[in-house]
Formats: sequence, C-alpha cells, structure tokens
Amino acid sequence: MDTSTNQRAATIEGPLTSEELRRLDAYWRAANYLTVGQIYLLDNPLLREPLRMEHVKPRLLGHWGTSPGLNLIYAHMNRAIAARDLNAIFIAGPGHGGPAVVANTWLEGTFSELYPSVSRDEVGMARLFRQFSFPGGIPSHVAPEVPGSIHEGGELGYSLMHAYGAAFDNPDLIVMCVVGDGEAETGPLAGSWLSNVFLNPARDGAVLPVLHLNGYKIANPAVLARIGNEDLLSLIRGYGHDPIVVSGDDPPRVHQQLAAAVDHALEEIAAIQHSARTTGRVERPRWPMLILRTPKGWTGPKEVDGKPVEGTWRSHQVPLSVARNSPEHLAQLERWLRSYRPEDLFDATGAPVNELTALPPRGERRMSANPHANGGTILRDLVLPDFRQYAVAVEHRGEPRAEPTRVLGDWVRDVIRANPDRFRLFGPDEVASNRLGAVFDVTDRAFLGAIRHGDDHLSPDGRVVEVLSEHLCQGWLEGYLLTGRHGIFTSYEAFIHVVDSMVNQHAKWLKVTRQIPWRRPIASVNYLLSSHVWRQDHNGFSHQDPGFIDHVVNKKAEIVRVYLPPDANTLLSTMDHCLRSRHYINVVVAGKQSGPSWLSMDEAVLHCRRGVGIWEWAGNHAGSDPDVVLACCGDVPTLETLAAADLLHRYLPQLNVRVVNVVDLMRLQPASEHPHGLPDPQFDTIFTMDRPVIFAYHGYPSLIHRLTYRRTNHANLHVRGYKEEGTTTTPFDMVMLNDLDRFHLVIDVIDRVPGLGTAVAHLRQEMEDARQECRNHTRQYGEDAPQILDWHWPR
Ligand SMILES: Cc1ncc(C[n+]2csc(CCOP(=O)(O)OP(=O)(O)O)c2C)c(N)n1
Ligand SMILES: [Mg+2]
Repeated sequence: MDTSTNQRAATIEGPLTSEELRRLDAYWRAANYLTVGQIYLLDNPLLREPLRMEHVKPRLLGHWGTSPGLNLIYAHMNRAIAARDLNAIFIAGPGHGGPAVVANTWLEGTFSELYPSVSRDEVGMARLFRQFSFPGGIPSHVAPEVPGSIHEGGELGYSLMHAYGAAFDNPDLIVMCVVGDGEAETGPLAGSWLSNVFLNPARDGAVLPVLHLNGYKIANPAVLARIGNEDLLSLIRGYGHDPIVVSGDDPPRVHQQLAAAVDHALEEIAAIQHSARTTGRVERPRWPMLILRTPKGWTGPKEVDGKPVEGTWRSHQVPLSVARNSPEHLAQLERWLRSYRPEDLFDATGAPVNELTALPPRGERRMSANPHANGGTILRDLVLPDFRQYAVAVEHRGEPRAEPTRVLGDWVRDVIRANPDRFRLFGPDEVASNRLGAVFDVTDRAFLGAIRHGDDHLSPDGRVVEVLSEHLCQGWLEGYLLTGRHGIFTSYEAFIHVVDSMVNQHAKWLKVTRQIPWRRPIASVNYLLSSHVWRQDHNGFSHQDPGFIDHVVNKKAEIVRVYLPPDANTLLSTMDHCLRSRHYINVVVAGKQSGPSWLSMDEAVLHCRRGVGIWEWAGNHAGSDPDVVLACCGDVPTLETLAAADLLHRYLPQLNVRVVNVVDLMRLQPASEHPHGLPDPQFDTIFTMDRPVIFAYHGYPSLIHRLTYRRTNHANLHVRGYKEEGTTTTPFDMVMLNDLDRFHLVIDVIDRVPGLGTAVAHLRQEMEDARQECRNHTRQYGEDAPQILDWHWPR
C-alpha cells in the first residue's frame, strides 16, 4: 500500500489497527515478492541494480495465479496463530502455488533452519530464488521438501480429506485448508465436504476450509465462481458449513474483511469445541468456513501484450514470458517486482526487516515447523496384542476351517482397544462384510449425522470410519498417517482401484521423504483387501479384479510390499508385521470365506518370515530332486494347488512333486530389484534350475512373469491366474473359468513334465472329464460338486 491507501486503510472498518494492517500488508508484499523472485530470478535478488536479461531464469517454471491468495491466507493465519497461540498447520490445495508456501517458510525462518545454505539474507535469498523449479533444486509444488507440508497438491482434489485426516484424534489442532475453486470441481474434493459428518468436536481437531474463489483454473472459469452467490452459499450450507464471504480487490478492505472473518471463524471453532468438551453433548455443529473471492494473479501484471492478465485465467502460470528479445517484458517484470518495494521489506543484509520477522508465531507454532506436519517425529508405536494368542489351533492340515478376516477381526478389535488415540480402521461400508465385525465389540462407527433406532454401532466416538468413498477413506487415512498415527484401510479388492491415482501420489511422497533427512518415517498404509476376485458370491464380473497388485508393484521397490497369506494364521502374522512397519505401502490380500487352515501359528510365523517356502508335508520329493514344482500364491490358488498335489500323489505316486507357497510376493523379484527379493542361488534351489514350475497365482499371470523373467528357470515357469473370465457363479466354476482349478493344474503337470504325456493320457482325459462333471453339477444344482465341497487334505 502506498501512503494514500494507508491513510484510507485507517478509515476502513475492521479489527486491524492501521499499524497492524500496514504490517500485515507488508508481510503479504514480502511473500509476494519472494514468490515472483523464485519464479523469475537467477540473480540480483534484491534488485540492487537494474534488472538485466541475465538475471532472469532461462526456463520460467511455476504458478503465479494462485500464489497471492495463498500468501494472503498464510499471513492472516500467522497473525491469528500468534494472537491466539494456536496449534495449526496449512494445507494448500492448489499445491502448484509452491513458491508462495516456500516464501512463507523462508520468512518464518524454518526453511533456513532446515536448509542452512538458503540463509535468511541476500546470499540465501539468491539461492532461494535460483533453486526453485531449477535442476538440482526444489520442485515447483508444495512438495515434501517444503517444511510444514503434508500435501503436495500436484494432483488436485485431496486437500480437504488430508485436512480432516490430520484433524482426527488431534483435539488441539487446527488445519487451515485452502481449496482451489478448480480443485473443488474434482469428485474427491466434492465428496470431501461430507467429512464434517465424521468429525467429533470433542475428540477431534478442527478444519478451517477456505474456498479460494479466484475465479479460474488453467484456461477456464471455475464452476463455483459462476453459479451465483446464492447457489454457492446454499451448496456450502447444505454441506453443514457456515460460510463467511470475503470478497474484493482493494487490499486494505480485503485485509480488514479477512482478519475479521478469520477471527470470527476461530472464535466459532473455539465455541463449538468448548461446548462439546464441557457439556458432554456432542452434536454435529455448523462449522465455519471461508469463501475468499479475490482476483487470480492479484498484484501481478494487469495486462501483457495488450491482453488482460490479472484477474483472468492468463495469470495461472507465468504471466510474463520475458522472451529473450523482449525488453518490454523485462521492464514490466522489474516494475512488477519493485511494486512490492523490496527496499522497505528487506534490510541491508537481505534479511526480512524486524517488523516482518515479528509477525509470525515462534518455534513450533510456526505452521512450517509444526511437528504434526512431520508426523514421523511424533509417531508413537502401537501397543500390539500378541497375535499368537488369536491363532487357529490347526489339528490336521487344513483343519479346522476358518474365516481368516474374522480371525483377524478379534486381533484388530484388541488393537483398537489398546490404542484409543492413534489407530483407526477405515473402509467404504465393508468392515462388517469383510468380517472384521468383532471390532464393534469395543467401538462404533464414527458418525455425527442423525442416529436412528436400529442403526448398527454408530456413535460420535467410533474408531471405525466408514463412508462409501474409497477416495475419502484413502485421503483421511493418508492425513492421519502423515500426522503420525496408524491405520488400516479395508476394501473390496476390485474397488481399491478407485484410488489408484491417490496411491501413486502417496507412493511418490513416501519415496521422496525417505531421502529428506529431517522428515522422519511415518506408519505404513495398510490395505486389507478381502472380498477378492475368487469369492464374489453375491456379485459378479464387476467385482472381479485383482489388478491393484499390478498397479502398486510399479512403484518404487523400497516402498511397496505385497502379501497373500494363504490362511488365518499367516494373515495374523502378516498384519502384525505390517502394523509395525514404517513408510511402506503394504497390500494384503486375504480371504473372508471359510477356508482351510494349513499352518500352525509357529509354522505360520516361520513361513511369513521366509516369505516363500517349501511345504514339505504337501510334497513327496523328500530326499530327491522334484520332477515338478507346484507353486502357489493366494488362498484360493493354494487350495487348488494342494488339491492338485493330492490328485498327483494318488494317481502318479512315482512323480516327485514339490509344493512351494509364496506369501511375500516381492520375494520373486531379484534381490537387485527389491529389498525382499530372493538371491538367485536361493531362488534356484527352491524353484529348481530346470524343472517345470506350475505356478497358481491369485491375480493376473503376467505379473509373475514380470517379477521372475530374469530367474534361471523362467523358461519353465507356467503361470495360471485370473484371465478376466468372471461372472456370478460358484467358487469352483470361477477357478475353472480361468483354468486355475486343481484338474487343470494336473493337466498342466502332465503337459509340462517330460515323459509324462502319452503314458498318462488316461489321467489327462479323466481330469478333463472331471472339469466337465463339475461344470454340469453347477449348472444342474447351483452349487459346487460334493467332490469339491468335501475335499480335504488326506489325514
Ligand atoms: C487431478 C488434476 N487434474 C488436472 C490438473 C492440472 N491442473 C493444474 S492446476 C489446474 C487448475 C487449478 O485451478 P484451481 O484449483 O482453481 O487453482 P488456482 O486457480 O488457485 O491456481 C489444473 C486443471 C491437476 N493438477 N490435477
Ligand atoms: Mg482457481
């Protein structure tokens, strides 16, 4: 503001004194200056000399349009935090405004504390500018490198769900969450407004959403900026929020309005929490939120090359291209930078002047230094009950039958009981259907909507979070983990694909943060995928898709773990391992249907530790080389493989069969590719150098080839798995449709073991006939044949 606006400011009504307003505006100008500097300048950071072409970066990369809005909100939040001693973090939905958030962390001092070479002086400022979106420097978004960030914001849509995840079980935390008006058009963000139905004002923290209506996306107007105020307000109110609108393009007026709005919102939040926490009456309140309607690219060039830029979509990225041959652009850039009056903002050393450094809060109250935004630093281990106590007592191989996820549910119940403040179970309406219902012995489903007689285990205090949105489950869990807590996401196997893209983003976050020394490891994301491809009894083809595994194994090997426990005891051991692990994406695929229990708990622990093992008891090769290896991975393939082994032992007793089970899929990859990879010599001893391997796999067969193509015996590996044949039918018909059934596995052995073919042609024919009989039985009786239903491992 120049002197005249400053005088005018004093006459505008609002909570700020003219001095406060002047300082706040100076802070905003400083952040804007540092933002433009990062996007444009290679050198001459303080414009101590006239700007020349060689001071400008050759490649101009970054996003200006969203930045002045982010800077404005950040500055106002800083004022409020300092005044009220708040515990707050900042989430920038339009994460492409990276330079804005970086600018604020530098002003707060955190950036220089974590990256000492980028000091808070002229040399440091030059480095700050140079490193931004520059090879060897930091990325253009609010990336993991940015202090205080838990949200990169590159893929739009997840800011609000991250904010709520962070607020769960964090009663003192306020999450300031800026939502872009373009971002608000995404499905995940549109669904996120429902989050407040799951937020308990007594137990959880608060989210203060700011819908940033700068009016535009990259090339289009934003929908919510064009539906008219009434519709917008009705929409927001319909979602249970009390919107406070701040609108304008005159800085002093907007500062006053925004300061009043932030004060009001924070007072509302405090009142809501106070009431819930003192009266014991927990209802769904009408949470405040802000709608900030200011120009996109505010304070930037009004016009470039005769076209309007400020307040239009043209300001989205780099408003002035500053072509090498364009002295006008260069002059315009210099005028733009000087409009912030850097000489008033930075002292002779290049450090922010005292009145700027005095504005933000101190120490860990700075949003860039808040430990909640570096969750690993405050992560506490879970108290885990001894999973061995929950074991199925295996009497004979395969007996008793058990529903693995139901067995697991008892253990998860006790995990919940032992960790009432740091563990949650998330799911899209399937916790009971996935047979984890035991958890409801000790907790409920979190819910602050109206609860009616007959509802099942709903309460504001529930620790199970169920909403029919895989996006929300994923986003909440990510926010919860990123702020130092633990959780499990249980989903149908097919529909976890809904969050493929979110998983990509989280995997990138995990990969990058592993390399950042000041970021501490966080708890892993644990997927428990039940209701899997082979057992969709109530459903059909739409529910049959094991491809999530293929998706995640593309991610960095150090991040991804995939487990397919074949029975209840191996599932218990696997999940215990996953909940102790850090900084991974653990995918566990397990059955919920009653199935055989193969291993005692001691055996299961050993087997899980090995990851892949020979099941001596299932083979007949003791003391000699096997003629064939039957490998299996997944509960249903394991059942079919053991039934095939049984057939082979009976019909071809002279054939030496080795049975190998894989519980840790990544064991198959070479040790050079994955930390769990078996060294080649070990792999060769298990899978042999030259014998046929019939591999029955849970998912798409090509994945097994992908993982093993470098192994010695790969040419002899024959994989059966899901080949996209499915419908609503019996479990055994499903495996037959995909040639994964026991009879087909025997046929595969006959076809692959040299010398067997013609000698056992009768057996091959018998297997074909058995398939046909089983199929006929399903067509006639609507269930699997007794020889399938009654099969059990011979005693
Ligand atoms: C899911 C997704 N789709 C598309 C994009 C490409 N994109 C980057 S920025 C942007 C416009 C964002 O508009 P808005 O949320 O209004 O942000 P702002 O105006 O504050 O820059 C788009 C479409 C993206 N980053 N993520
Ligand atoms: Mg916008």
